[in-house]
Amino acid sequence: MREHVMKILIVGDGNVGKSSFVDRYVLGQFSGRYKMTMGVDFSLKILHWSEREKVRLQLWDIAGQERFVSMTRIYYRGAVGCVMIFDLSDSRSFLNCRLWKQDLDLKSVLPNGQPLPCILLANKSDLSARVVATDTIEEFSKANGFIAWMETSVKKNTNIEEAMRRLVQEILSLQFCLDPDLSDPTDLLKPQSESGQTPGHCC
Ligand SMILES: Nc1nc2c(ncn2[C@@H]2O[C@H](COP(=O)(O)OP(=O)(O)OP(=O)(O)O)[C@@H](O)[C@H]2O)c(=O)[nH]1
Ligand SMILES: [Mg+2]
Repeated sequence: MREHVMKILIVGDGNVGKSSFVDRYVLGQFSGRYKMTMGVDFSLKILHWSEREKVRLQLWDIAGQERFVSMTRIYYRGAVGCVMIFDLSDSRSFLNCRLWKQDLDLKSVLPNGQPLPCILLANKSDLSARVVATDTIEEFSKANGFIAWMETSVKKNTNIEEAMRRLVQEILSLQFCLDPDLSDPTDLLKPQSESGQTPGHCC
């Protein structure tokens, strides 16, 4: 059995549903309450990817307000993927994704120097009060280098598993690209100075 370890960041403005997303994905629960995250929360999820592969996901749920604090560099270190969430009923949370993405690309890269694969989630699709148009999201997602975007509803459990599978799939393909012989995937979690700048072998 091969085991991959992946540190994944969950970012986006406050109140968009990041902690709810993690609770839904890891615990299968949705409380409906809002308890503002302070700093960062950690969760672990074991994903049985295939008969021969297991993925140990370390989810770093970063408080929305942390964009205004210069701590994110420390949180981002060693991450190999990112889930960026906004609220479909809150245009500001969508506009701020540009800033979140800039911050992410500035402060974290894969060991081969490529940007972190990041999936964009348009959450709260169950609400009727949508203010962000599909075309706008599509355009934004392409222009800003997201691997994909999806509408989700943490409340209704729509596209949660699917989004994570899409991201993990992308990371796995990149890991292969980084080093097909990588025997210890946790190398990717070490600071770059320790793991070295592994040259890309493909893509
Ligand atoms: N209707 C609806 N409400 C949601 C959904 N996801 C989350 N919420 C609600 O949105 C509010 C904020 O959710 P949180 O998960 O705490 O938000 P957060 O992004 O972690 O916020 P910070 O910790 O401040 O960064 C809560 O009241 C959730 O119940 C959803 O898909 N639909
Ligand atoms: Mg939170």
